Amino acid sequence: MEKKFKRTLITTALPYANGPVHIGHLAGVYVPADIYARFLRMRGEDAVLIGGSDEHGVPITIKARAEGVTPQDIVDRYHKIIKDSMEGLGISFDIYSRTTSDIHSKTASEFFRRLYDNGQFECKTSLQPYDEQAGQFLADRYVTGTCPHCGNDRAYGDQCEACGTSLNATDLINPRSSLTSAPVTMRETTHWYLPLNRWEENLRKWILDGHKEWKTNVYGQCKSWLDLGLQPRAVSRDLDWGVPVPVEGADGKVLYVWFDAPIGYISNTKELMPDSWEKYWKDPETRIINFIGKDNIVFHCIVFPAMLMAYGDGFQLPDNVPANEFLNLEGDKISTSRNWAVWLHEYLEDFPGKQDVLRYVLTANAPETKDNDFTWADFQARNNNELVAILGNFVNRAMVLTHKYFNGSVPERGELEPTDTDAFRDINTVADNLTSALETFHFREALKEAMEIARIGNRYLQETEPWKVAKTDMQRTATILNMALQICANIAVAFRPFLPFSSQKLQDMLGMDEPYWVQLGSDNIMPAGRTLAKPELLFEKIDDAAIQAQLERLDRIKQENKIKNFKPAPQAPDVDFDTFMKADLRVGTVLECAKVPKADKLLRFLIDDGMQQRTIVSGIVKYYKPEDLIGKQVCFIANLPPRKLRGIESQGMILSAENADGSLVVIGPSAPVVPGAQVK
Ligand code: B3M
Ligand code: ZN
Repeated sequence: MEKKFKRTLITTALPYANGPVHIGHLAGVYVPADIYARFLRMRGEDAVLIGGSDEHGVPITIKARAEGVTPQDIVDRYHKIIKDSMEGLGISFDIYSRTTSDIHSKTASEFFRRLYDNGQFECKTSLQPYDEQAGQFLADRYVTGTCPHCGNDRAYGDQCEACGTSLNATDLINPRSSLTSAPVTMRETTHWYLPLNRWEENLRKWILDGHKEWKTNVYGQCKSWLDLGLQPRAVSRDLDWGVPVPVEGADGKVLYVWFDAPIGYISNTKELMPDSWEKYWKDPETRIINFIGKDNIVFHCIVFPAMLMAYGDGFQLPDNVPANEFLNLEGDKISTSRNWAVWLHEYLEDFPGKQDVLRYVLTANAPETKDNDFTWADFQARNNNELVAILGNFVNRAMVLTHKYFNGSVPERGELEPTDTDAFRDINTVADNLTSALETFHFREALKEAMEIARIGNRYLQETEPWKVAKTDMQRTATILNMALQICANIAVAFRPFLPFSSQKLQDMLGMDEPYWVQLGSDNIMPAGRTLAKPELLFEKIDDAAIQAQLERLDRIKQENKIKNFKPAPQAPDVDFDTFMKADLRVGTVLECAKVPKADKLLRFLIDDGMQQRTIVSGIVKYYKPEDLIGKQVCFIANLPPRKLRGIESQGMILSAENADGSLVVIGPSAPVVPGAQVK
């Protein structure tokens, strides 16, 4: 039987404050968590949405070092960007705090100390990577090397991003320090380990027997971790950024970021509700839901629960962890370091007032069961063909017709006909499906159901044709428009968790109070006689130019990355001087330049070489407009034997350099010279 809960604590993965948030974070965690929180609140439930920045960990210190600023500068910068942009998108956090807060250090420190005092750790001395030059231990990402599983030569000491395997620095082949590039040496150091193996049986029972209802991706990952057998995990690091290990003699050691970050959920709840936070964590009638991405599953389903079990004192384990898969961008993995992302703060600037469009697209495309792709073409299509053409269009028609025939006041309805009752019977079926999809974290499905209400609305107007009926029967017209407005009100209710901005706009047009979920399915939300506001469009078309601008930005980033990662070709074997001198290199002036008919890649040049006009055929058309080259001076090899290309005799070869992105740049003198000048 369903357990009855009094309240729900919803947590969202704490994003690292070493960069802004992007659409991948949003689709995976924040948008679904916000939809869920808004849904519960609309049902009148006690639900709190907890968020915050994860401000510790090695990536932050690496970024600070690269920029020559302090880690505190980095987290201050990104915490603000993240917090502001999430607010901009309408993520309705009850609190969005940070793990550098005092209350968090105290909470995390106390948590560690209690486990320490109760003998819940093993203390072990082991050899760990060390950088002799920098004089420090190399925690996690400070070591890079070759992944033993997939051969990626940029794997980190804690994880290989190419194949997703989590690693120990000692697993890497050819490990190097990312501080100095020096090969790492090994030194002895002491750390505290949480013996996960002690909790294995409890975890097996709790998850494998007790939570068969979890998403298959989550359950499956947990099962494979548990089947492999759990090992003790180090929960401290030699590092100068983090919560200090609260134990005598542990100078220079901090809590491992994955130890302190989940405790951030607790500290943020404490900060929000200093007097009642314990209820939300320790009362068995509280339900805890963790929204995360798939790379965080082991920490939320194995490590943190083991920490909570070890702590005891009534802490409850999560009831569900609806982790999502990943969202890709235009076919490529989203990556902060490669800048391959759509950043939320930039989106909000580029598309002002279109928060709901992004929320809609990310939900419609949410990577709930498998990785999914975000493309700008799909973004445009969903806006234009769904939000504008289906949802916006229906609402607008109902509003405009009411203004036209009834002066903008909700008309009194008469006897209902089967078309009317059928429409509402359908809406009620949809409402039931929508509710149960939301209850079970199927947000894509839920959004589809919500959209179905607008489709029903459009069909209803299509079938009843009030604009025709109005010519003969105003009473029937009144009934139809009354019903259409009830459907509009249902849309305002149904979409409120998904599209809060547009839903609010619609409520304002309809003169509705804050809606409740129980109203969904009712054909009596709008009382006759109420005056409607002026109709306004809920959505507008997004034109090709806006999409083109985004695609061009991504193209630029791709080129920049190619240039950043460019590795020059290995040098060719030596050529003897005399052989080289035999090549007759000269400068000529381009007199004519045109595409070779029926050969996409070839250009035909006519060159003034000082003595005659010579024809050279060259394969660089992809990169130049022929007319741009006329008048330019180019270097060419004059003494190659002539050869025929597409029936044209080519008397030489034009020199060009191949850029990192594969484009060719013609080589010429840096100042004008006489045509025929030799290159020496
Ligand atoms: N900061 C990792 C991440 O952003 C980590 C999550 C912490 S949740 C307690 O993917
Ligand atoms: Zn790998």
